[in-house]
Amino acid sequence: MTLTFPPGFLWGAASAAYQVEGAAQEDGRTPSIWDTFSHTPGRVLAGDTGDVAVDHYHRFREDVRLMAELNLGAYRFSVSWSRVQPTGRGPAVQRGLDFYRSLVDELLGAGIQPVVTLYHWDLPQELETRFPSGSAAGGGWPERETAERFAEYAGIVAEALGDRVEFWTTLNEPWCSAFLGYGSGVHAPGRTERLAPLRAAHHLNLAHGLGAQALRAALPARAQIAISLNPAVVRPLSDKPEDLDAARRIDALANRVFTGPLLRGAYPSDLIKDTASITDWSFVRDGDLAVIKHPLDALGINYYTPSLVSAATDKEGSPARHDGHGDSAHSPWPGSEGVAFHQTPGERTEMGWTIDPTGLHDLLMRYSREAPGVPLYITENGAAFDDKPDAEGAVHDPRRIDYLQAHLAVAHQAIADGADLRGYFLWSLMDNFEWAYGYSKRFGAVYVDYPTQARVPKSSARWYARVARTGELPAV
Ligand code: PNW
Repeated sequence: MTLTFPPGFLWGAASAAYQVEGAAQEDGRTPSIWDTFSHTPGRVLAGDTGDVAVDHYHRFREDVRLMAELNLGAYRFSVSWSRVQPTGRGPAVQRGLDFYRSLVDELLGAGIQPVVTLYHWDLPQELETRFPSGSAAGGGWPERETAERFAEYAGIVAEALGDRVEFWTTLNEPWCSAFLGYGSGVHAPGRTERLAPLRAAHHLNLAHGLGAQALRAALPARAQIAISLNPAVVRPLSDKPEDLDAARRIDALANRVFTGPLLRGAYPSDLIKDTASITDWSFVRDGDLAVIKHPLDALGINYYTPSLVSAATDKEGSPARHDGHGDSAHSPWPGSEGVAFHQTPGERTEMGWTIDPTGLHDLLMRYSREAPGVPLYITENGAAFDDKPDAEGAVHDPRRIDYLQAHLAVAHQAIADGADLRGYFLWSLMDNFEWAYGYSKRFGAVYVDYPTQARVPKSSARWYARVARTGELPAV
C-alpha cells in the first residue's frame, strides 16, 4: 500500500559546516576545535581533515541546483561560528556572514526553505584555548562563559539572516559535544575527563536557553526556534533489575540530562544521585533552569540506531563496547562506566550501526508525550553504505533506499498514532567528512568523487526526489 504523508510535510536534507564547506582558511575564518583535532595525528582516520571537504563554500550554487533537481523543500545547514566571529568574541566578519546570505538567497530563489543550525560542533578554537578561568586542560563548553559567547554569536547571525530565515535551531546533538568531546575524547576537543562532560552538558543547555532568548529578541515573531537532539533509544538486555537500572542510567545521561531542563526545568534526581561522586552540580546557578526551559517552537530528533545495555557482571568483565561511539579507552558515561553495551541483532550499516526503524517510532511517540504541543521534525536520519560507481559511473545504493523506506514507513505510522511530525531531513545530502571516520563513510544521497569533487546522485537520491515530489511512499 502506498503511504501518503500530510500536505505540507517538509522533505529536506541536512549537512553541517565543517563536514561540507572546506575553505577552512578563507575570508577570515579561523580554526575551530575540529580543525585542530583533525590536524592532530591519530585523531581522524587516515589523517583526513575538513580543509577542503566537498568544497561547498565554492560550489554552493551548483549544490543548490542539485537540491532543486531532487525536489527538496528544505535544506538544513549549519553556520561555522569561526567564519562569522573568528575569536568567538567581539565583532563579526562581514565576508563570513555574506556567504550565508548568498546561500540563503540561492535557496529561497530555488523555492527551498533554509533551516539554520547555529552550532554543529565547530567551536572557535580560541574559546577552547584562551580561557583564563578554565581548567589546565582547557576552556570550552565546561566553562560558563562559552554559553554567554554563544548567545552573542546567535544574536549576530539572527541580525544578519533574520529577515530571510524562519526556521532556526540552536544546537545539534549537544550529547555528542559534551560526552564525546570531553568524556570519551573521540570528538573534538578530545578531552577525556569525568566532570567536564557534565559541566559541558549544563553549559550547552544554558547556551540553548540564552541563545533562544537572543534569537527571540532579534527575530520576527513568525520565526521558529528549535533544538536538535540525538535521543538514545535505550533497551535493557533483560528484565533483571540490574539491567533495567543500567538502562535507566544511560537514559539519564543520554536523554534526560537535556530534556529534564529543556522540557521540565529540572535535572533528574536519579542523574544527580548517579553522579554524586563526581559533582554536586553546583555549577548550575540560580535562574539557569528557567532560562533553559525557553518555549520550543519545534523539537528536532536525530535517529540512527538503538542501544542495548546491561549491567556489567564481574565474571564476564565489561564486554567489548558496541555502542557505536568509536574506539576509546575512556567512557562517555561519567558515573555509569560499568554499564555494558551489546550489539543489537540484525543487519548493520558501514558504521556498524544496526538497522532498526522501530527505535524511530519509539522516539517519536516518547517525545510526543514528553513535549506535548511541540511539533516534531526528524532533523537527521540516514545510513552509510559502501557505495561505489559502476562501469558507467552510476551509483546504485538499494540498501539506502530500503533504509529510508523503512524509516519513513514508521514515521508515517507515528503520525497515524498521533505524533505531530512535520518533516524529515535525510542525512546527508552529499557524502562528506564523517568526523573521526574522515571520508571513509559515505552517508550521502549524492555520491562525491573526492579527487574531482564531481557530484553523482545515487539511485536513492532519485528515489527520494520522487517521495519529496509526491509526498507518497511507494509500496515495497
Ligand atoms: C550525527 N554517536 O553524528 C551528526 O549530527 C552528523 O554530523 C553525523 O555525520 C551523523 O550523525 C552520522 O554520524 C553522530 O556516536 C555521531 O552516538 C556519533 C554519534 C551519534 C551521532
